[in-house]
Amino acid sequence: MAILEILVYPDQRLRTVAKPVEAVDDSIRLLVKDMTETMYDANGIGLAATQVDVHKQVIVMDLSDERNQPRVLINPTINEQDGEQEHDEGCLSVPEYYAPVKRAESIIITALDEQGEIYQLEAEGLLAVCIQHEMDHLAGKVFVDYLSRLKQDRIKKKLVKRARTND
Ligand code: GNR
Ligand code: NI
Repeated sequence: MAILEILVYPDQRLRTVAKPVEAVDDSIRLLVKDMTETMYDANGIGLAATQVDVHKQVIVMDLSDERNQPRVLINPTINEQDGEQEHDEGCLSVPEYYAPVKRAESIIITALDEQGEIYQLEAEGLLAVCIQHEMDHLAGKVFVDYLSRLKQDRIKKKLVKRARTND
């Protein structure tokens, strides 16, 4: 069991662009296991490796109510996207803030699973939102980047202040 530390915005390490995984080996499977435990411990529906300061293209997700349907996306790419939806988003790296973000309504992605097998997934609704949110993390982006500069500055100030008083 390992619960990993989650980086908090505006930590600059969240801006690192993740590299593709070259081989899905035991070290990647251990990372997936630790990330999944960290996601469950933090009550999140997804977690990108970037958020635990590992800059590899690895994502874990679980949108089930029972928290028993973990999903793994390694080296994900979006092949098709269609439509638009707006959903309130939150982020484990931006604790206690929620704001609406516009995303594609449906996407088709290709990714590797934890055995290194390629698979395709058609997603819509919240699943599509979550995948796009996590793929942004791998590209060094955070959902607050889509908000106004004023809102970004307010969120930054509060989280920096909170980090200082928690030291
Ligand atoms: O737990 C999470 N909930 C969530 C809600 C709406 C849109 C996206 C998300 S992802 C987030 C976990 C997280 O920060 N993943 O990077
Ligand atoms: Ni996030």
